[in-house]
Amino acid sequence: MQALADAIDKADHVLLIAHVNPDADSMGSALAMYTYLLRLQKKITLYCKTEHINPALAFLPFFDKVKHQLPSAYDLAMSFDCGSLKRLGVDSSAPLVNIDHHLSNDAYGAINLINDKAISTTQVVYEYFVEHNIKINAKMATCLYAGLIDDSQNFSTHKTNAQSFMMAADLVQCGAEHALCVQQLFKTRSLASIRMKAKMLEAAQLFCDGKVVSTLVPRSFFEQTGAYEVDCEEALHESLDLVSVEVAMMLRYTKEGKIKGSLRSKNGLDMNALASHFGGGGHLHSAGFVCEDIDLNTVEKKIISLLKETLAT
Ligand SMILES: [Mn+2]
Repeated sequence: MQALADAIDKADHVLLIAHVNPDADSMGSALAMYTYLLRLQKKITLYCKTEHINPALAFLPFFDKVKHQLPSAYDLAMSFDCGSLKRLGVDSSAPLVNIDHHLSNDAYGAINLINDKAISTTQVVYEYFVEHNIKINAKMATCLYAGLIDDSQNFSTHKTNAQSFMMAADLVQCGAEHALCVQQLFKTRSLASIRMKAKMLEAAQLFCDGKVVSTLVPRSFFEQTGAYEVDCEEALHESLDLVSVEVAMMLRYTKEGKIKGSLRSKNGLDMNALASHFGGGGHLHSAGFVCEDIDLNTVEKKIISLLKETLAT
C-alpha cells in the first residue's frame, strides 16, 4: 500500500480516529499506528468521540493519549474499524485514510485499506507493517494482539484460520502480552456487567421455532445496573450459543434515544444484508444498525418477519 506510506511520509500532523464506543479492535489498531507514528516523530492526535470509553481497554499502551476534542489543524486523518463514515462521529477536514475489515465498508476514504477477509482491523494494520518492513515493537504487538483476540472472540469465530494463528504467534514473538490481553479482555468484569447480562438473559425471547432469539434492552437496564453499552455484548453472544438458535438479535435504546440493533448469526445467514434494511451493515455473521423515530417492538417485529422469509427459504 504505497499510497498510505507516501501519505504518512508527507504528513506533519496525523489525526487517528477510533469509532464511537470503541472496542479493542478499533482502539488497538489506532494505538498500534500511534506507536508507529511516534517513531517517525510525527505530531499525532488520537481522537474518539466517546468520552466514557470501556475501562477494560485502559491497559492498551498510550490509551491515556486519547482525546475527545479535535485539534484545530491536521493534514492527514485515519479511521480504524469504521465500516461507515457515520461511525467516526466526525467530519475530517483532511484527506482520510480508511483502514477497515467490514464487508459493508463503502470505501469512503481518499485512501482505502480494506480487507473484508481479515479477522480484525488489527490484521489489516499488521499486514501493512509486515509489507513495509516496519519493525513491530512490544507495544504495537500488544495493541494488534488485543484486536485480534477480541474480534475473533478468542479464536472462536468462523473467520479464524491458519493466518490468524500465524499472526498471533508472530505478535507474541514480538512481545505482545498475551496473558495481559486475555486477563483484561476476557477475565475482568464489573458487577454492573454481570447484572446487565442477567437482566438481558432473563428478557430474551425465542421466535421462529427457536431459531431466533431476541433481547430488548430498555434504558432502565442501564440505569439499574450502571453497565456500559459494551457490557451488552456478552449476553448477545451467549444467546447465540443456544442449541436451536441461528440468529441472535439485540435492540437497545442509546443515550440519545435512538435504537441500536445488533445482529449475530451462525450457519452463514447474512446479517450484513439484514442490517442494510435499516441503513446499517457490518460482516456476514455480525452486523448492526442505528435507527430513530420508531420503538423497539416495531423494529423487532420487522426483523422477525424478514427472518421468517429468510429461514423459510
Ligand atoms: Mn473489527
